Amino acid sequence: MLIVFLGTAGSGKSTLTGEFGKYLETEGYNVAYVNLDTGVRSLIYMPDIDVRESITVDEIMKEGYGPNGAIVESYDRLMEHLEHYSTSIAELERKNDYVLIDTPGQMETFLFHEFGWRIMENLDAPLVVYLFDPGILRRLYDFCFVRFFAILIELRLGSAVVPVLNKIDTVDNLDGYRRYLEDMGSLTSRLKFDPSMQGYLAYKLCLTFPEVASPTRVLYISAKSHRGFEDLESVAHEHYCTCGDLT
Ligand SMILES: Nc1nc2c(ncn2[C@@H]2O[C@H](COP(=O)(O)OP(=O)(O)OP(=O)(O)O)[C@@H](O)[C@H]2O)c(=O)[nH]1
Ligand SMILES: [Mg+2]
Repeated sequence: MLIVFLGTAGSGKSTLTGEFGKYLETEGYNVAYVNLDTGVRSLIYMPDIDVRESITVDEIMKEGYGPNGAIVESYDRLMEHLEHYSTSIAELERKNDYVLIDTPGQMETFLFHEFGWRIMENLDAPLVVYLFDPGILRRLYDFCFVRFFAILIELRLGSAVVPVLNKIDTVDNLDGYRRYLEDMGSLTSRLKFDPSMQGYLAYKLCLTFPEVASPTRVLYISAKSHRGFEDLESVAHEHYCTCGDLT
């Protein structure tokens, strides 16, 4: 099974890759790890495949690039190794129960650079875990934003996406988050009374949600405390064993 961890900077991709891998290993699975982040300095897991063997952001910055330019340049240079990485990941998949793939710190690098979608189209039915943390959910329309962002990731990468709220160890009103992440009817009816332009836009978008969204669960986890890891494991099984039904 191939699981790709994608999310905004600092959402917990690398921590989850390492901790979920540890959890799966204690469950008796063979797990392999892939690091696709050219910018990361240290990892809590030992990658079996690591793009930093080809190029790092630090090396490019020494040539005079700024941090953002160096990130883009690193993926431009990785393009010539695309086939190598695709083949190596496929090989790891054959030999392991799970291959966990950690993606670039900046999510847009993976979503917008050709390297991201090209590597995804070469993988065999990967499951994308879209990670976001509670800090992004401050206003009602933020809930709409994350649910639609998951759909846009699916559109861009062509893979099944499961939205995952990470860092739940930092919140004490999880039910409040669940209410608006899961019950789109409740969210839509609240948005109807939001007089702001964003509220109106979110309301109109949310009305279309049942038509455009793939049926999928939202998961709630803590990469640090391992809460919710059983749910993530069962969604991965559902994805592979029941042909993409993630409900
Ligand atoms: N409280 C809490 N902190 C977490 C959790 N998961 C990750 N963190 C912390 O969030 C910070 C970022 O975690 P990373 O795993 O590096 O996140 P990332 O998405 O890989 O970050 P970049 O690759 O740098 O964009 C670190 O300080 C982690 O310890 C969690 O479940 N709970
Ligand atoms: Mg990371």
